[in-house]
Amino acid sequence: MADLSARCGPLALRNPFLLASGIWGESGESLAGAWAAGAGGVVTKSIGSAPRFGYANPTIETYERWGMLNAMGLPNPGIDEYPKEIEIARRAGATVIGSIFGGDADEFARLGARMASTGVVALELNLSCPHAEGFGTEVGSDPKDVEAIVRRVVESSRLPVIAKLTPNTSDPVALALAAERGGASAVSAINTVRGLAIDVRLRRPVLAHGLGGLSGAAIKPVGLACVWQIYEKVSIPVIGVGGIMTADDALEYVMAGARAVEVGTAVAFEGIAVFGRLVRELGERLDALGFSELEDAVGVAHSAPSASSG
Ligand code: RRO
Repeated sequence: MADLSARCGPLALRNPFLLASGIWGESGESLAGAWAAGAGGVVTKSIGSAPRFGYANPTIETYERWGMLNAMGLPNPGIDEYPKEIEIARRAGATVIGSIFGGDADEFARLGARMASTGVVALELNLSCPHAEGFGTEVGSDPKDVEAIVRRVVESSRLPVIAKLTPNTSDPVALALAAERGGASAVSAINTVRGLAIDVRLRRPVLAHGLGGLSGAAIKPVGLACVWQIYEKVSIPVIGVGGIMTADDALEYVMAGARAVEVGTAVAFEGIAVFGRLVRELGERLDALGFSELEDAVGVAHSAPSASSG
């Protein structure tokens, strides 16, 4: 069976499939469960300085075949409460990446230092929630802000920093280059794509918050395009996120340049058993395609001869 271990800058992962932030990560037990089910690592919910209840319901609209629209509103117990959950996951042996969100570089730096003291192996900075007033995309859309936030967290935490970037921009490469300049060890691309659903009988948006973030199969081409463009211009590793439901979806991301991937909506639809399935299927697929290591597939689509050449 092909070697599925993944090296993502300083991070060594037993396989490339990470539990994405915001799905199944609310408790230490749930993080540990995803690890036991075969995830290569788990990313926590995005944690802020203070507890937040999140937006009113409805917060999720599900599209059976192609995805999910959410506006949860960054619900989380806050950085004072959450570390005990990380401890539970770590005691179960999980490789835990701590996700944080803040309103400016100072808040990110404080949160980064606190999160680093919990024993997580890396930090993922949420610079990309598409519908949070004062957070996410609102602080992660200007390359200058991204660079400053990443730099401050790198200084305050001394841990590998992963910048999770938004697809809701005309220039994802500029954001990735800014993260690299700030000292990020990797970028993850993408968070959800801003979207909307209308209930025509009620004549109002389906989600209580109105705008939401689209995830799942529908956004895979968007995520792939971002990873593809970033890989061509940025030296730090890229983690692919968006619509990974099958091993071939993951392999597409790897061939576009990703060194690891995050799985979210597939976990929401299928449960954590998805990790065992993806690991098994990816091993079989790599064997069938003649790859002895996952690493050998990273970025190969960039060097393939163009269909129009000759
Ligand atoms: O909590 C949310 O509503 C949320 C977050 Br933090 C995020 O990063 N992306 C998203 O689609 N929803």
